[in-house]
Amino acid sequence: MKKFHQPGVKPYLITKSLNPENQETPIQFINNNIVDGNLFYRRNHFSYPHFTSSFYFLPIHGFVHTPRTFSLQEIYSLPSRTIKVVLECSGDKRDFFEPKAFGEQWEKGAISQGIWKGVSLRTLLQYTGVIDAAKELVFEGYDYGERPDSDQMVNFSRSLPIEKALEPDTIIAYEYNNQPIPFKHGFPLRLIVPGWYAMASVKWIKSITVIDKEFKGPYQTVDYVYYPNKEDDSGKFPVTTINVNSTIQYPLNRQLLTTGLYHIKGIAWTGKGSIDKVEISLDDGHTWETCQLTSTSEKYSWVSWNYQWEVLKKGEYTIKSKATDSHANVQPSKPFWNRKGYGYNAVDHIKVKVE
Ligand SMILES: Nc1nc2c(c(=O)[nH]1)N[C@H]1C(S)=C(S)[C@@H](COP(=O)(O)O)O[C@H]1N2
Ligand SMILES: [Mo]
Repeated sequence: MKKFHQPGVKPYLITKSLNPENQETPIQFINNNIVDGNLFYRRNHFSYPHFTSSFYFLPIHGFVHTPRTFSLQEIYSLPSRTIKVVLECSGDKRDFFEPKAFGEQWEKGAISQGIWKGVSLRTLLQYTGVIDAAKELVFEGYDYGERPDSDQMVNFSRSLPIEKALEPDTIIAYEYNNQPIPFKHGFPLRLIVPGWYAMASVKWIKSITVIDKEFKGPYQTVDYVYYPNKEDDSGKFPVTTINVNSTIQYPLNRQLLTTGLYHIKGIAWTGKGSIDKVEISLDDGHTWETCQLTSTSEKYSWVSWNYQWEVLKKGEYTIKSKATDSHANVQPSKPFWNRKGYGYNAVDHIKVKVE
């Protein structure tokens, strides 16, 4: 007897492009605060790199007193730090900009969170020392390719100002959720910069170079820059800290419901401080109610929230969510439009029909 394939019942990644591989987390179906490695969104500028991890060493050089190359064994043996961190692509929700912005049209799933373990970068820098003139650290990834705006091969490289690099929570990670980091997410070593959009968290680190000026690589000075004007580059500034934001997970947009009782639920996060409050509107933003936070709000991680909704009247409803953080940043009703579509954080909304 022939057997039919069963319809998929498990959530899966949503493909945006295959090479380079860009896929979204099915964020509406993530039920806990730790995203499994298999469901972690994937965002790559190039094909996956090739290198042998058995010959893996991490050099730190440039404006240091003692240049040094670390083996993985040395890095594993140093005091470690474990942190729950949201990684959000700065292009998350780009699809919702009006007018459309250039770039991958991410919906709400270019975000994931989990537990990263590694060594503080400052611990490694204690071995090399840093010369007074040092200004930035450049992290080069093993992956490379051509950019659309030039025919030269470039590696994915990004820099951090020295102050950010020295924060104890800026780590060189080697584990995700108690396992070696999955290859697609940066094995064996990945920089994790909590609170910053995820372009800063360089995967497959090849080298760290301390420099005495501002790094000018294209992923620093062309991309990952806010360009507020359509016609020219005036008013530009770099993309860094994650904006306060929230996403409604349940119900789904355009879901058909019957009258009764619902738990509306979602997540909220911010790059600086923690989430203080999430409000919900069931009437397209005319009135707002306070949601219950179902986990305590911690630095760097999202908080889950829910709201008990008793709906007795049939009709169409626009549901909105709005988060406020401990620095009094509130999600705006309109997004901050910028040419490359970074940092979308307008109030989230869905429509449902009760019939
Ligand atoms: N080496 C390297 N690191 C990288 C990237 C990349 O293409 N190459 N992409 C960056 C961007 S833009 C994002 S959003 C995150 C995505 O990480 P993930 O694929 O583990 O979700 O990695 C960042 N680090
Ligand atoms: Mo990104």
